[in-house]
Amino acid sequence: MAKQSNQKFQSKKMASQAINPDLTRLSPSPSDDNRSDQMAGLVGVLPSESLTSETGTIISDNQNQLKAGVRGPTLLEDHHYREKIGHFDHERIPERVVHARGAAAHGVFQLYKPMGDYTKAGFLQDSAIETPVFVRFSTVQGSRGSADTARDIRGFAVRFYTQEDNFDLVGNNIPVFPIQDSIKFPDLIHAAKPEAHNEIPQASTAHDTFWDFISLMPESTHAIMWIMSDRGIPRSYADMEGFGVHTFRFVNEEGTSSFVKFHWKPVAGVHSLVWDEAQKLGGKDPDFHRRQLWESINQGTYPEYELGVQIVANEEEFDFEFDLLDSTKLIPESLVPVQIIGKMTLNRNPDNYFAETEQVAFHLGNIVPGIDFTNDPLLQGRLFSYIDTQLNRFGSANYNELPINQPIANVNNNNRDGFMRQRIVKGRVNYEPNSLGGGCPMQKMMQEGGFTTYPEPVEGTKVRERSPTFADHFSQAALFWRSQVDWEKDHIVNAFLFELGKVEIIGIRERMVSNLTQVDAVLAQRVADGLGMPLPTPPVGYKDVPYTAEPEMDEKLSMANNLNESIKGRKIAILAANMVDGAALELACTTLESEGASVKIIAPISGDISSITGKLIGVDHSLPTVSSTQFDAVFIPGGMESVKTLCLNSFAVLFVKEAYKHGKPIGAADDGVLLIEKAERTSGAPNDTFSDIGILTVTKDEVDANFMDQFVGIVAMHRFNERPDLEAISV
Ligand code: HDE
Repeated sequence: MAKQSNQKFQSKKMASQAINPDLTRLSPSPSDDNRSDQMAGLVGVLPSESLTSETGTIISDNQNQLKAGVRGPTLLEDHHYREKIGHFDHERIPERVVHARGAAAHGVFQLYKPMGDYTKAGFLQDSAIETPVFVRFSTVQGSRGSADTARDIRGFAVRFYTQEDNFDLVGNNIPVFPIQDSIKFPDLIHAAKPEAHNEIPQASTAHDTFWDFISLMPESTHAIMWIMSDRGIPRSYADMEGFGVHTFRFVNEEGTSSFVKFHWKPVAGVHSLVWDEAQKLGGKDPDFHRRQLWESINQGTYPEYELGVQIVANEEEFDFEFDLLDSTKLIPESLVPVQIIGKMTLNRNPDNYFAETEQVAFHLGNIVPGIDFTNDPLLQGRLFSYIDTQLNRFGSANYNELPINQPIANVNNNNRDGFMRQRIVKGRVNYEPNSLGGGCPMQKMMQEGGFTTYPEPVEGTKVRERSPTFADHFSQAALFWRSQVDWEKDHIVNAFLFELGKVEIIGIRERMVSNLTQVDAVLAQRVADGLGMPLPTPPVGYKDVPYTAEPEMDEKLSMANNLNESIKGRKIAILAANMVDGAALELACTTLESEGASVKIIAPISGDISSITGKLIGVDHSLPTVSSTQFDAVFIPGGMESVKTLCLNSFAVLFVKEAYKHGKPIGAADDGVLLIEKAERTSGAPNDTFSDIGILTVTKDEVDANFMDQFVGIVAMHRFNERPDLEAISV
């Protein structure tokens, strides 16, 4: 049989070859400007293909050290070798003390509506302006080489390169933090990181020291509820919300200030993994989130997030049951709606991981006129830490001269010298006031565009004390719990059972469950039952703690209410083998891809498979190399021979079983149903355990556009975690 070319696969390959990062760029980043300035005059002087030393000598032998004779000792004189190895020996800088593991992307921010009524920040005035951004996502606890899918908070740090300065909105994917005062940060992180004596476990909070600390810090309960929910294991960076966490201030031209909370709402909706899947991905593909970000940008499926603000007038500061300065609290959207003011699109991958993702140095103090800090003690403490940590990471005060950190705003000051200084500032004047430099650079009055600190009156006795308005640690944790749908509550209980189940000291478990009694009686009872222990007594002193059960619910706190109808960016697996029904397969591919999903054909071995009509179809992955955990949905086309082969392949059967257990949509045409039946029979669960929630099957004659639209519909729902008896299925 003549080998026919496969259109689908060919066009895919061509598309990926055609992608040139420089062509996909919408707006140049500051790093590009800088690089091209530096390169001007050099390009063309050397043949670019020549290997050179650091200072430009062309290297003639990069294979052998300089030796005294072919079998003789190496000579100290070998300057090329010493330069090369010496440079290599110094390649690493200290990893970030937290948020070490990260992935980043360039993009643009487009304002929807001018915000001049609230803020004079230049980049929030004119909806015609696009502001370049660089975003770094991260996990908190793990080292640089740890797995992406650990249960953790995700960092969501956004740098806006504005005309007035870089504005760094260094946020997280959950809206609250586990501590109220940043003096507790080293304790929190020490407790969360691997234990001090044996450096175990990596990137996991499921150990004694973490829960020892948390159980003694009731203020962490609200954040812990978020981390134990599926928000702690996002599906991808494109599917998670971002939050500035603290309350900031907006200040307008008239000097009027209001309070503001920043939100990023993913256009793709909010979606998560499930825990079994997250753990397996840690082994199958530890780079899962990083890879997805990279691939989706390369394919042109750009992650998008709308910027939202909750604005509270200055005079409404005390209208809430909680303190706006307390970062363990959020402002329920049912009380203050989020106004959407713009959109960020991530459209370009970094060119160099180290130069950009690793060397980006975020700092809360990178702020622009029109945005200001509040007295949140967590925020205030962070203002010191970020500069300090960058000095340690870079060993120099000049890290803002690195291309990724350079602002597009003019930099003109009397700071000088230091390790690795890049800029050559001319002239002899490096002090102020001066007359020799004509008084330059001169400070500007606030009215002339200088940074405005809101002149908030402050008076007080010097104290080391927590405000009594920060004392309510449980009301919002309870609000979060009440706002979850049933399957979300089940996942939270299971997360507590996993984490506390790994805790060896029983007293720690008791103390934690005791705190949970203040969140919800049913939650505490379910966790106690699951751990096989009696319900502990409530924590001492809890009766004196203020508490409110208002509001009863906030629907935005549930992921089930933050879905998106589109399947753009979803990854769909098509399971097939030789003699597959090629027509059904092709229809599935074209329909799903036209809706923006990425489709992969998975077969027992790589190469090509043949359809019933003899058409050759390129295989994207062989079954042993992938797992259903890397996909959002599965489709099994008919073709009796193909399905028989799959039914005899343990990887294929496991693929469907796992997809079912993880709540994923499954579609099957004609004989493809047999693979679902085989998966069910071997699931170890009683017969008829597989419910048809999220499963769509059809006979051969009915495989048409209408069926495919229905399949797109269930893929859009992402998960069916409400399937009954999922625990009974063994995978
Ligand atoms: Fe950070 N945090 N943090 N943090 N943080 C750092 O700075 C710190 C906090 C956040 O992708 C460090 O450059 C203190 C809240 C992100 O490069 C360090 C406190 C929020 C990133 C630091 C906090 C964050 C960091 C380590 C007070 C969300 C990664 C490396 C309790 C609003 C940025 C670095 C990136 C990184 C200190 C709390 C977010 C040590 C003292 C709250 C996203 O400076």
